[in-house]
Amino acid sequence: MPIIRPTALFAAILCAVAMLFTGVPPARAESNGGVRIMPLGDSITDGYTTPGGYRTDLWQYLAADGHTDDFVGSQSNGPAQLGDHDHEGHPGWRIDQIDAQVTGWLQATDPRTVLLHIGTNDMTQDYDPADAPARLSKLIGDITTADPGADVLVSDLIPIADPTAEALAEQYNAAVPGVVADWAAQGRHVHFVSMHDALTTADLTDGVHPTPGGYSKMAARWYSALISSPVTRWEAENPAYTTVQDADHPADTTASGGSKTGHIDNADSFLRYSINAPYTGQYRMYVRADNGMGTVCTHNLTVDDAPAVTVSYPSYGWGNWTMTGVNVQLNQGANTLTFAKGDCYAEIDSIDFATLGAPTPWI
Ligand SMILES: [Ca+2]
Ligand SMILES: [Ca+2]
Repeated sequence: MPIIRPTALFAAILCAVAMLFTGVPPARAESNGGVRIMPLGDSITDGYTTPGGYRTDLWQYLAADGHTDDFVGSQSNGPAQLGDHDHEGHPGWRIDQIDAQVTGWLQATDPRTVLLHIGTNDMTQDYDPADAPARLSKLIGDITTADPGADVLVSDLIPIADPTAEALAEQYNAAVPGVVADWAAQGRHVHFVSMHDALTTADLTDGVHPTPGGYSKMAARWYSALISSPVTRWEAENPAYTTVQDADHPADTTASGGSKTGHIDNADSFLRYSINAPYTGQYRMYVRADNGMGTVCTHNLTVDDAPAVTVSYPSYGWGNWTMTGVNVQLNQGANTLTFAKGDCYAEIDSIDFATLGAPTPWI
């Protein structure tokens, strides 16, 4: 955050006052047209500790790449930078409880794509965990029977801090790829997504639910599956490959990795990445930035010897991160990317890279 805290504070007060009159949460059943995607699961899909959860950054990735999608479900929550608040995440629910309702939810919304993360409550409740893979198999069968045209992306479980529950989760996780493969072998449109290794217990806020940054890492993993390209994250505060001049790395509980690059406030301020690329060519870069200025702010980005380009960030308030997509040309081996101050002020949490591939039909 730049040194304009009174303005930011005033904006926050205005925003809070505005919410008193406009009311939250937003209206249900928003329709944005486009491909219908159902985020399906428990409180980790709901975003119990961070409303919106992984759906916020997933929406940001989709929007950055120009995809038009319609999140669907009977539930609704999340912040303004989540463009569609609909979801099917039910806090506290186990696999069997989701299974009991899922056919009706699918019939109501007919999703093209289903994102399923479920089973955490089976583990934390010690609810016959040994049989949880069989319950997951039945759930997948019921989903693909009710909606045979949908592609269902099934993840394993993110880490749990409690060692006993985590040991159960790891047994469950070990079975999930086989459950998915069995259904795929029968012609069902089901795909495994590895989620456990996307987070560590440092990315949890209460031992079960991700921090805002942890949810962002989940979003990156879902998006990797949806574009069929690994989305790799480079934190703005990691000294292994970043340096700053007249800027710093404040701690921030809303940021991926718990920190960011802030105070890129002056003409000589910059954040510089020194990174290695696996091949020479174009990459898709997503800049995770926040901007509390109430208007679009920019950085001037220089990649290697190319002329500087302007990267623009919308203003959703400090700590409300957005993804801005930029195509960058990198050389195989070492590259330097420098973000210098542009118009007004913005912070950078991380940058992600993906290859420019053909997206799946799932988005
Ligand atoms: Ca919707
Ligand atoms: Ca960060």
